[in-house]
Amino acid sequence: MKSTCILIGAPIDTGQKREGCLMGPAAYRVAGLAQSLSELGHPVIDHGDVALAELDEHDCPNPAVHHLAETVAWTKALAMAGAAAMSEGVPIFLGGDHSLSLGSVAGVAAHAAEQGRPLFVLWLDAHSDYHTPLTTQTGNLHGTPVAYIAGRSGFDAFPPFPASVPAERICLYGIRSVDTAEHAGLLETDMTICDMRVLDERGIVAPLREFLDKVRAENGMLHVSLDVDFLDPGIAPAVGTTVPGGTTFREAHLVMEHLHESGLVTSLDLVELNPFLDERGRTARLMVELVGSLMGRKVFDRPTRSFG
Ligand code: 6HN
Ligand code: MN
Ligand code: MN
Ligand code: MN
Repeated sequence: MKSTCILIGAPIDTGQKREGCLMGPAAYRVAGLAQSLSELGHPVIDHGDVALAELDEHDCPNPAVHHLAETVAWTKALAMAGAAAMSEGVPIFLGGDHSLSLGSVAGVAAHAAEQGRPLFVLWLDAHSDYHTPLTTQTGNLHGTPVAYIAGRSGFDAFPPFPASVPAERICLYGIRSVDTAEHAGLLETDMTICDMRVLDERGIVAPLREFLDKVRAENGMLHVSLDVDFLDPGIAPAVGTTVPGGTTFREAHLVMEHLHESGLVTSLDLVELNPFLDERGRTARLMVELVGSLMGRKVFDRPTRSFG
């Protein structure tokens, strides 16, 4: 049985300052995400876009932080939607900037805890997103979800994270932009950090395989968070935080193909697409293609295949 894909639109652009990410869910729909998944044999349920709940007032000691009330409200709404969707199939969160993962992963973690299974998180990103609301200098909360997920302090305005994911179960993959405060914090953890230097030296597959083997050995659930800037800006220009030296078209597909073959992925975020910055929809289409590879599309489908 092919897994059912649950599409959840999260039109959020308050986790950073450039407008446009709120058009992301629409762009994925226009680029044919549902049709592509259906063609692969997956039943698709599109729940439409999540609506923002009422805003409460929140203060933050860090004056740089902006849109805290909106971000907290999105976190609550997406955690609810995410936890519910986990019982229906594989939720695919259509962003929206990366602040959506504060909520999506909270929902997924609540579900995993209920099932009594460990949750693992694979963070495909140019950035480590390990700031807290107290350490961020830009005040952009899209740079904070990994810290929230890992249970770092400083998130007083937010609901307590349901079941913090121990750092050993988080893998940052493809990173090449880490701020000083994030770096200092990460050094105190056992997080698996596959920065671009590691991937350049070891190749794109070997470190991924090691992480997937860990997930399998513990019968874990795996949440994948795919930030557009994981990809090289040359192939994926539609993102506000481009960093040179990202993954190539084939490297990214290979990651997705391995994720599919692992059979371990239980939920997915697609974040940071800013359609206003796109070139004739090419980034949106590439993201849809990558989801296709993650959900089973193969270049050439041999019955048995061995790479030695
Ligand atoms: N993202 N570290 C920078 C900041 O503003 O805190 C960039 C964050 C990028 C966030 O990748 O989703
Ligand atoms: Mn705004
Ligand atoms: Mn990110
Ligand atoms: Mn990023």
